[in-house]
Parts: sequence; structure tokens; C-alpha cells
Amino acid sequence: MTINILSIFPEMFESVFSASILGRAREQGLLDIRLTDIRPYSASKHKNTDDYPFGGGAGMVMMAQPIMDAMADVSAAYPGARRIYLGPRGKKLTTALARELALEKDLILLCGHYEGVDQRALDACVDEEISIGDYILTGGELAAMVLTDCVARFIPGVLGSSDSPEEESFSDGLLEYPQYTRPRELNGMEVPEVLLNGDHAKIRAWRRYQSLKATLLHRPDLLETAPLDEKDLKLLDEIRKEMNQICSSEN
Ligand code: 4G0
Repeated sequence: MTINILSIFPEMFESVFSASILGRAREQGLLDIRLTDIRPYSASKHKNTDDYPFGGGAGMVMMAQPIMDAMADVSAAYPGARRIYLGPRGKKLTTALARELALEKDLILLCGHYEGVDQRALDACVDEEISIGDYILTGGELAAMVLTDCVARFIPGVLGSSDSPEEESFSDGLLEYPQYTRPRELNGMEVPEVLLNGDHAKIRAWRRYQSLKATLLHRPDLLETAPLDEKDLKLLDEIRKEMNQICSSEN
């Protein structure tokens, strides 16, 4: 897959996309990331990319012309690529959307700045707007990095063969269970006994219990949609009772 990114700050991406798992994926040719600087496309004398908003108001707006010309160049090289604008009014990025985007041959990501982009550029050369969450950033670059990282995990081969994107938080609709590594004892804090005995059925049950407990405690909304079986529902009842006991013994 090729992810093309259009930005006025292409240098922001270098270290994030060179380190760790994304760096390895690129070296292995599983993911091609290409940065296009929008500024050289500006037809204005000083290579401006922003201007005052018509109608007045605070801040600046990114000009349509440099974006449309940059997008035309990149789109011609990657016909059929899904063209995505990162912005706070977009459809929310979720695991399900990331999985869907990972199936695409190519993506083009447009990073906006200031108060956003001239609407005509969005109308003419963007297929969809995606938001990484309900907050405002100073630019779309960090949002593009988040989307790229999140999508890359679902490209076959990007995660080592032993880690699977299915085994992690949210993939089964629940929060993750606690993890431990060596040493077995650290400043008097022990690793839970059950993880040391090699009884894999017991370990699985303990982890499921911990996931259900964390979800009930921190994200009860997820329990409405998580696929739960009879055993999970019984465990949840137990956890609720335990939690009630703890609360009532405090009074
Ligand atoms: C468009 C994405 C882009 C409009 C980008 C700002 C948050 C996200 C930008 C604005 C971004 C996100 C209206 C200020 C650039 N901020 N949540 N900043 N406005 O995905």
C-alpha cells in the first residue's frame, strides 16, 4: 500500500515513520509512505499557502490553488486512491474504519492548518473527511500520523507473525487485561500466581475476567456492543457483586 501525505510541514513525519514497527514495515516494502510538500505548488510570488477568510473572522484559511494542484499531481500518479482530509468534523477513526482502509491499494491524506482549508478544494479533491477524535490540533499532521499508524497494523506482515492485531484491546470489543514480564518480583510486587503455572485454560479464564472487569470499570459503554457469551455474563455478575461489596464496606 502507498500512503501519500500532502502537508506544508513534511519534515514533521520523518522520525515517526522511521522508528520501530512502521520503519521496519517500510524497509520490508510492506508500506510505502510518500510525502508531498504543498508549498512549492503555490502559484503566488512568495509561495503563500494561506490567506485571510472571506467574511472576516479570526485566523487564516489554506488556499485552494496549491492544494488542488498538489492533489492533481499525486492523484494522477495514484489513480483510484482514496483521498482523505483529516479534520475535526470527519467520520470518527475506529478499528473498523482502519481495517477497511488497510484493504485499499493506496491512500492520499491531506493535512490542513489554521482554521481549515478553502471549502472548494475539499469539494473538488477530497473523497471523505476523517477525525481522530473530538479535539482540535494545530494541524492535520499528527492526525495523519495516527491514521497511518493505526491502518498499518492491519496490513498483513506489518506486525510480527507472533503479535496479531486481533489479540489487542478493542479487537474483541473489550479493554485489555494486565500484562507482566520478568522479574517475578519487583520491590515487593508479585506477578499474579496464575500466570506462572502454565495452566493455559486457567490463564485464559483469568485474562477474560480481567478484561471484563477493566471494561466494566473504565468503559462500561463497550459492554453494550462487545460479543459476550453466557460465561462472560456470569463473570460480569460476579464482578458487579464484588464491586458492590467493596463500595458498601466503605460506608
Ligand atoms: C480542519 C484534525 C483541520 C479544520 C485536524 C483544523 C483535529 C483533527 C484542522 C480545523 C485538526 C482531528 C476547524 C480548526 C487541523 N484538528 N480531530 N487540525 N479547524 O482529527
